[in-house]
Amino acid sequence: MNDTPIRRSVHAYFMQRALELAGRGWYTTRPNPRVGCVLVKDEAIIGEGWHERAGEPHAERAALADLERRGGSARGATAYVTLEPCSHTGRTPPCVDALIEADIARVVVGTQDPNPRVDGQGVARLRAAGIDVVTGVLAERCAQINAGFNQRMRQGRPRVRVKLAMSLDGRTAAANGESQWITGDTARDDVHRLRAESGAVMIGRGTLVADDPSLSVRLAGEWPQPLRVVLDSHLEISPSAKLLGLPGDTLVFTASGDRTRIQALQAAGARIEQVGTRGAGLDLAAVMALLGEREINDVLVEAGPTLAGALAQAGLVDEYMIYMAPTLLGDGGRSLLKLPGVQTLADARQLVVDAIEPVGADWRIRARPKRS
Ligand code: AOF
Ligand code: ZN
Repeated sequence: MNDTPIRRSVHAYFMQRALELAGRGWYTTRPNPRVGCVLVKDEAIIGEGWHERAGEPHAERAALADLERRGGSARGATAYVTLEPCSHTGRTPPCVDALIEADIARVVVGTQDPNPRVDGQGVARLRAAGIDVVTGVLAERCAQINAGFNQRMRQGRPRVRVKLAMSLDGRTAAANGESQWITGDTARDDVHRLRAESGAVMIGRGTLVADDPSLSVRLAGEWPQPLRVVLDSHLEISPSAKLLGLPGDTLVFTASGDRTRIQALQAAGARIEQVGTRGAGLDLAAVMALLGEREINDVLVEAGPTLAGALAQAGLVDEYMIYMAPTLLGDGGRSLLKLPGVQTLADARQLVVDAIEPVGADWRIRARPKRS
């Protein structure tokens, strides 16, 4: 019965609703995953919930609380959850216990929780308690909403997205070096939303010196602010940099042990993290691993061509977000990424383009490296 086409489409229908609910926590759940849950009896929704923020109830307990408010009973109901229910005690008790206690008859799961403390054990415990479990419904979409969390759980480092802006002829600055916001206001707002959904925004010393950016989310209403991360091998940035004076944390990665500079930056509000070097700059893999330890799921890199190129060469870019403005900057402008030129086309770096979407008068190209 579970696998008949009609059953599958009923499951997909309610999982789609659970995905919508998960989306309500889009900007707030980190470092936790986004999760939605729908309770269904006789093909009608009797309770809904989503995870809002770490430390607060998980989606399943939120849905059970909603059901209780409505005065219903979960006995014999089906729970649709975008992520495998947790089996461990973290900041909150295990969701599998809540589902078992509520006498749920069936649980339909979107995707497995890659957290090593769960990782299949949630499903196993539900089955051991006699609950019918169906897995893999809208699995790809349920996994996609937590791409950063999944990456951190599996590889110990965040998902790295590199944001770049260029003219139609692939330039990122005019000949005089001017480079801030080649693209329009709609693209700017889109980048601010990317900042808001990322645990950290990263730049190199060059961008800090050139633009003195604040890296904050400046959109109407209340938005979560990301951790600001600056890579500065020799600790050359100024304690008067604008972002050091803003609310929230700025983390500066450096290979320098210069006490005077360290103390001056700390006094200006920076946190300093020492890391080794590799090739011409900081050990970027070590930087990402340290951000993973700090439970950062997603890093948005807003760097110039040097750092963006170094990340690409280190194999640390998971996705490019390239904003393309309908302008031509011509010769003399900087190119998009600083990479060694290839001798033959056979050596070109291949990307897979996942989407090209209009953003105001500009275009956003979402692409990722083609892994062989
Ligand atoms: C679920 N439903 O809604 C969420 C889950 O510290 P805690 O107690 O919040 O646990 C966090 C972990 O629980 C997180 O890393 C992930 O494995 C899982 N999150 N699980 O069944 C939810 N948010
Ligand atoms: Zn849970």
